[in-house]
Amino acid sequence: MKDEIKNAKHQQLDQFRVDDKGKNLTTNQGLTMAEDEFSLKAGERGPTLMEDFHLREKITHFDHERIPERVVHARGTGAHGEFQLYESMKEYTKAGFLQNPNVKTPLFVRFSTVVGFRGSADTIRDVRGFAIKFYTGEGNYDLVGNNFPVFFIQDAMKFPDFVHAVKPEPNTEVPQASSAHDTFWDFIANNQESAHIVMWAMSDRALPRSYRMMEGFGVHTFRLINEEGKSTFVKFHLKPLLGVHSLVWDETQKIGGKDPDFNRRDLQESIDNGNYPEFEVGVQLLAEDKEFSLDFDILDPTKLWPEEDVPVKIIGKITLNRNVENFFAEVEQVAFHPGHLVPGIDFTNDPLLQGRLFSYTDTQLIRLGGPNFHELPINRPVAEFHNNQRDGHGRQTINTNMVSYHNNSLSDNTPKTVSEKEGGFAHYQEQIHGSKIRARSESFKDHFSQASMFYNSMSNVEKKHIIDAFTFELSQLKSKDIRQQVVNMFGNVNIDMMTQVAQHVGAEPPKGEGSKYGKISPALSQENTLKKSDTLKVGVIISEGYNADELNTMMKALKDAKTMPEIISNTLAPVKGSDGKEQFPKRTLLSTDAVLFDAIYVLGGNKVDDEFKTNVYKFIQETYMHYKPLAISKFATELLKPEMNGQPGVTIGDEKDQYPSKFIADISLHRHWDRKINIF
Ligand code: HDE
Repeated sequence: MKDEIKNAKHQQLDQFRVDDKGKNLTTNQGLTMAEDEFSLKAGERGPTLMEDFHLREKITHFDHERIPERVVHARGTGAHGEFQLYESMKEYTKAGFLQNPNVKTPLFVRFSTVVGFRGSADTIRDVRGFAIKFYTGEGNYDLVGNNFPVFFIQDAMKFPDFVHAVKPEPNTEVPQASSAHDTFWDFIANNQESAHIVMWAMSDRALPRSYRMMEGFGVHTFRLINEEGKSTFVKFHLKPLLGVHSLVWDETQKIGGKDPDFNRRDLQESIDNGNYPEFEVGVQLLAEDKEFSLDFDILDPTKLWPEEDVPVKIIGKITLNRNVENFFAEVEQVAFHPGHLVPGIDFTNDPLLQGRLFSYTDTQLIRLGGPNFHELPINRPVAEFHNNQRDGHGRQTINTNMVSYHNNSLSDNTPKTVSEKEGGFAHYQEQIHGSKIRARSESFKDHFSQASMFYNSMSNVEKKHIIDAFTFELSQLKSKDIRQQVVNMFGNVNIDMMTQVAQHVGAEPPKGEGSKYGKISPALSQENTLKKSDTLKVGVIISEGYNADELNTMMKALKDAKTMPEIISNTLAPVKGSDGKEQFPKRTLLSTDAVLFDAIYVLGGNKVDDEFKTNVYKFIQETYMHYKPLAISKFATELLKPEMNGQPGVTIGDEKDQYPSKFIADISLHRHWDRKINIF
């Protein structure tokens, strides 16, 4: 790791990092052992002896290596990074880490899927978790968000119901990491507050190309509090500098088999290659007296604030610049909590958020085995912590003072509280009036307007993908009745959309006219996102006798455009080109696949056999079908189906200069949706 990116958290973590290389093998008690292969026996063929403490210790430790996986968000990965502010946010908040643009705040991010078990595939259709732990000078601040700005339910009371419904069905534990089954859709049809997020879940947002290319949202409305005690409502945003990009459904399913670690690997490789993922942090701010100015309730977590109505103010940038060195210690043991606050940030009464404030500590108690999980290296704040809490499983701190109570005189009444004025945390003094009641507010009851806004804001291609996704999911249902209920429910969002789905799944078309809301938010469409070639993966297929001039020109263009080219051939052995020099392929045609690349360039060579041609043709066909850029050298045009020629994003080249630049321009556009597909 480079020295310049060692921050306070890295230094703290370094004290716990151990490299066993070159060391003697010892027991956990530090006893150096003479033998680690054979248990202690009475005679070579005799019974194993009870006194073999080494065997017992080794096996016992192994038996206890697993901890419960997260009940949701079990599958994930993480990285270290930093946050730097662009301009002081003093006007709105007194949070220390939001004051000074010269200060870098260390952080840890964990990305995850929600439904699948810990070993499930990365590329499933699902919401992605986007949880950030900022190690600030005033203690840890956790922003535990998702890549969708809204949630399935409005009240924490329903969370266990929702999760039970979406997890694999309890009788068969099928399907793994998928919402395409009866109990999930039964829940949706009977809990219509989910309509909005289901539109997101059926959209391309649920299939991120990379964790580096997805937005993050704090989801709930929070408060910022300034030095004068003034509160401003806030929604948190994370915007990837690479834009928001998705895979296509067919790709995701194939990648699930070819490389289930696709998103995880992508993050690790990017950081290793110095392509540090970057996200700008944004806030939507709403003055306290504007609480009721929007056409929905800002406490309702199934609603987003359209960016066109409440602009996102970009306030800083997150850079992820260091991979973890031990997955268990760092990713598996990291414990987030939306209630980890710093002065200057506070909650609202969003009933979903309030329930989360209980759940996250509770879940760590069972996962991490006791109340001292804050002492684990990854969870330790950089800020010092002192209080009168003591003991418990796995306690590491050796508190040397006999005083562990308040008030006291033996220790001058310390550790002491600090007034709000001097930096102590005090809860925002919101005025509350009301009767104790179990009910949903009337202002939470419009479930379809924003769901229709989402659909109406999509491009035609995105709309088609949503219809296809509904069709796929509903086709998996055993119950015709649920299928019909879902069709009827989403008819309230858009009649045309659900009429098409109904046709595909053999249901009656929905009745009614759909939502009349009519509002559009262009920021919701990925069509309008940033598009660039940076960090995209390009497969470069060569074989013996390849044209070295052409390869050199193309490789230079690909590298100048900051793509990540990877040489593929039919062998890992060095491949000789027309200039007599050798290339060292990273993959073979059989050990990788077109779905793992963003674009494919086929150069070929002068020695290609039929097997090579067949395998390359599969690459070309898949790349074409997934609307991705293709460049084919004139030496390989026989592999191109004639109908592909001239289609968007397909380049055939012999003129060195224009040919790479056209390919690069095609790569920057990512997908070429206008391509004619029915040619096979
Ligand atoms: Fe979570 N959620 N959640 N959640 N959530 C957990 O905590 C919960 C919700 C989110 O990478 C659990 O440590 C309840 C919304 C992320 O470690 C658990 C409710 C949002 C992660 C839990 C919600 C999230 C979790 C499981 C409704 C987006 C992964 C393991 C009241 C704003 C964090 C754990 C990581 C994890 C409970 C709703 C995001 C069980 C009760 C809304 C990103 O405590």
